[in-house]
Amino acid sequence: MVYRALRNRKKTLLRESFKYFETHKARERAAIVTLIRANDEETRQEALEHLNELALLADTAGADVLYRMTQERPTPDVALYLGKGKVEELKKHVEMLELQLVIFDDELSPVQIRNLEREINVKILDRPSLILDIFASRARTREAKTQIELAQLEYLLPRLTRAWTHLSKQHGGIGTKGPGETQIETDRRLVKTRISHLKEKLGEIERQQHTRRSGRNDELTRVALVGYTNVGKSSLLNTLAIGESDVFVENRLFATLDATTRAVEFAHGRRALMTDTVGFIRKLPPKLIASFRTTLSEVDEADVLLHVVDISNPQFEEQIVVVGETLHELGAHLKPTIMVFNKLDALPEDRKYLISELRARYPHAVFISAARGIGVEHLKNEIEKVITETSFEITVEIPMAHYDIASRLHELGEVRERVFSETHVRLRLRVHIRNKERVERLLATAA
Ligand SMILES: Nc1nc2c(ncn2[C@@H]2O[C@H](COP(=O)(O)OP(=O)(O)OP(=O)(O)O)[C@@H](O)[C@H]2O)c(=O)[nH]1
Ligand SMILES: [Mg+2]
Repeated sequence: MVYRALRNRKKTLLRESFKYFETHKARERAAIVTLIRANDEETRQEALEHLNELALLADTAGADVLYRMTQERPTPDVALYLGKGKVEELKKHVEMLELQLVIFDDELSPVQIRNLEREINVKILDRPSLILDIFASRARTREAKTQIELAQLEYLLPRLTRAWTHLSKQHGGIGTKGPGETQIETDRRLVKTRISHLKEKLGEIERQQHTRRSGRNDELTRVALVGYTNVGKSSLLNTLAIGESDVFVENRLFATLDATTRAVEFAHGRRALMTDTVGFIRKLPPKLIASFRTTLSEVDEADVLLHVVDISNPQFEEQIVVVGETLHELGAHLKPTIMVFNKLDALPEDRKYLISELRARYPHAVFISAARGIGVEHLKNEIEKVITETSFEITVEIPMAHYDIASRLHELGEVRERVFSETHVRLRLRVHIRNKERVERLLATAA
């Protein structure tokens, strides 16, 4: 979101192949800042953990964090976020350490950003714009790229003001990949045009996907992996999936932005489709969730969710809440969900008591290590149990004259057994309850 000065910007903005937010290579030197909003140990610890997460985000975005600052204050200053004296102190450190960037662990108002940039004279970023930047540099598919560009422009639009753009000429890098300092009104109009263009494009992608989906076989149960970022969702998919190439795994935030689906096999040859998708994080910009709806529709269409949790992370309880809230926003909070506590191998001895506590709280909880393959069979059994609970088995006899019905049934249920006689074919099927009515209607036509 570095609003890099674009010399020939009108032309550039309008160009269809416009790389609005390109990846940047050089590492930047950064400070990170947060408020501690109450004078107690718990609040302090939590703020520091959030700051650690921000440092990880900054690292992912390409910045080295050389200075951390906290201020104890119940509410942010309206004009400067921090107190005046703290801003002075920050400025001193920025100059001394030759920093190029200050990142705040919160959402800043356009006014705060403008004032801070004036005072400190370096680039100021907030948490949402840092997250948007990471998404932008990691997007690979046309869908992800369109979604992220839309989210960035919508975030940018209210922030396109004449007053704060004085900096964009001087600075580049993280957070400056956008329009610059003059012709704000022209830019606004161009950005709005671009936004509606992107929305149309997304609509188009959605329609194409819908067609693709309605064409795909519907007989298998669909399982979606959801969870906080970096908890091991992709690792788990790699452990469970049969054949095919591995999904990208990395100890950075937002390694995955696109949905990947693989087949998973259970005992007795039963199969399910498992989808890995983008991780969640606290203060995920709402615009980002909205524009990632197409990717996240995989979650919406799943029959079962695996909510993966990194039990070795001291903040895992809060992460469970964040994921729950995000699922709620997506309207997927009532789906059958198995809690999967991952990274069991990294849980310190003195925190092992958590396992029995969590088992009591979440009756179907499973404890695993995706990396070491611990507990994976148990997890498969649990998934199979849920599949059994959400599906039913029927045996039907179809006259050979209606063989077309038999082949359509193949698309609506998993065939467990097929026996031909001279006049009939007998099928034993496992059907997901979502397909119950379609199967009944189909059988009625054969009667
Ligand atoms: N110790 C330990 N590390 C694990 C385990 N599973 C995954 N990891 C590590 O956790 C990091 C993140 O793993 P990913 O599978 O990329 O996590 P993810 O949830 O897909 O992350 P995003 O796609 O970024 O949201 C990697 O460094 C993995 O090697 C585990 O069981 N134990
Ligand atoms: Mg992943």
